[in-house]
Amino acid sequence: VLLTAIQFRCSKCAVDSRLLDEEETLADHSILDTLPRYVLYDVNKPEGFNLRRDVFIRMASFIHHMNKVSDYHWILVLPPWHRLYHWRSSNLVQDCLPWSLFFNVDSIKKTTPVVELHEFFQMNGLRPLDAQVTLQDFNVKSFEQYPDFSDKWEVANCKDQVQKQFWNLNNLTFTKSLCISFQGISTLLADIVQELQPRTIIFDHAELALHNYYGGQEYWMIRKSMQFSKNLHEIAKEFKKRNLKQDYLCAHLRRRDFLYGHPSDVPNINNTARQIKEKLILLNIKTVYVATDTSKTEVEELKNVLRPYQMFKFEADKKTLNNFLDGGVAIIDQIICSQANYFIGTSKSTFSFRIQEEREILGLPIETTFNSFCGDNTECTQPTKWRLVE
Ligand code: GFB
Repeated sequence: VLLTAIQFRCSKCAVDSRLLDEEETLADHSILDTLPRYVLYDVNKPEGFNLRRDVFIRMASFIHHMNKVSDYHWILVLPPWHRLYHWRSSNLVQDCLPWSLFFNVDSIKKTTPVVELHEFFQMNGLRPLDAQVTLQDFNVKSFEQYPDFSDKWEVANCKDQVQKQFWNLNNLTFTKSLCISFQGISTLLADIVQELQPRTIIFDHAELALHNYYGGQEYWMIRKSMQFSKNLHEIAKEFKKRNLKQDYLCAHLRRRDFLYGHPSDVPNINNTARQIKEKLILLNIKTVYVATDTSKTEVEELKNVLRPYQMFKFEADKKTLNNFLDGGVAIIDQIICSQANYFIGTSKSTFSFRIQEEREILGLPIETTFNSFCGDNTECTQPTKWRLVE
């Protein structure tokens, strides 16, 4: 038993734990107590890539907390990237992607104990998870009657359907499944863990757990560790070398679902061009890089109205798209924008927020970073300046 347990702990050995003698191992609690414990999580399906990056920070912060208050070593399992709503290339298979496709996972590991899902399977085998917890809001009716913003949670009847199959994996099963009404910061999840005493637990709707301290020291420490993969940095560098040899302004135009989700924040194309030109004249810059999720037609339209200024956009060749998919292309856009001389983003877009953070990490002047487009015919406010805290 001791030998198998030692093998079981070694992350470098690809031990299929189904080979372990389950009865014998589980009976020996002193050995179990020395093994790491795992938290898995998933996020509301329609949420985009950059909101999910934010949820990771909250869950990482929870793991840091667990490792301070618990007797066990806790590890966060990175949820695979899976068929995001905004990934529009329908001819590509974009399921169950590891974080290493997009991020430098070694960098994340230096700050937070994490493993990819496939590494978790190497350790846990096909054993059921001890608990599945579906987080949900407190009942809105009672919330209105007794406005209460305190941190709280309670086991409740499930409001919606509970997710039966995470990431289309039919071999991920759970010994126990419950719904918990939850209101509060991510470290409050520790109380749930304390109550259930699981060795492995998955939280669904992890986006309901809030930041402990948004924009604080721990936030930035975790955020800084989320570096993009070296491959994607390399592609962005090559593109810049070939096309952006001079100073450039980057504009992030979030359109598609924002046109009806946040109509007052999205200017029409002529108004967008006018705002870009105004800045170009002021800054004496001749080149614009555009990152956008809009159609080819609108991109061409913008290019025309921006003349005589030169406009560039990254178009992935077949090989790059096949290798790094829609998610990788979006990151290349973000890298190029984060290195621009001046940045204008789309108000309320987390895609733009993450670029602003990246620019803070790079130490770029604050006035070149926290700018966003003004919508048509509306009062315009500029983004909050979330400064890096060391
Ligand atoms: O990243 P994200 O959460 O930002 O979702 P928002 C937007 C997604 O759209 C990105 C694509 O992850 C990309 O896949 N996208 C947006 C882009 N802008 C660009 C761009 O400039 N270049 C490329 N290549 N792709 C929120 C979502 O979006 O919008 C929420 O998180 C919800 O789930 C809300 O849908 C309405 O914060 O902009």
